[in-house]
Amino acid sequence: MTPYLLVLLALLAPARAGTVDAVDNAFRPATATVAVGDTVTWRNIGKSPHEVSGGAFASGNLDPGRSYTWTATRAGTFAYVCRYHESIGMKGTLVVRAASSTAHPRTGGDDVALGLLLLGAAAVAGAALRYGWSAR
Ligand SMILES: [Cu+2]
Repeated sequence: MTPYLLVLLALLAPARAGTVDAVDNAFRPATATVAVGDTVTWRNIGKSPHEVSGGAFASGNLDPGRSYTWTATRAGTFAYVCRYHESIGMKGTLVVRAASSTAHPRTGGDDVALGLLLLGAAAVAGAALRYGWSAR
């Protein structure tokens, strides 16, 4: 694989995604930020059933281990609650920014790390091509 192909792969990073964890009894992070086009997944990692309600969200019941996925189609600030635990403060906010080709806030760093790893691999491969292989 050429370094250029690795760089291209890094630039064409696949589907962007954010994750919100539902624990007993809160959403983490309580405020998440994604961009239009991103997919957001709420995972119930607690021991109680939870759900995501309000505005554009309607997960239905989420037993422990289940998740709810939603794709951001427009920018805005969207508040939601878990109706089961709203009275004890289980609520969250999803901020959806307009799609941007530059800075891209996200809820997790996983694909940033992958991109950096690919860029690092490309740099190493480029150096190997330039200095290592030609010295033989
Ligand atoms: Cu709940």
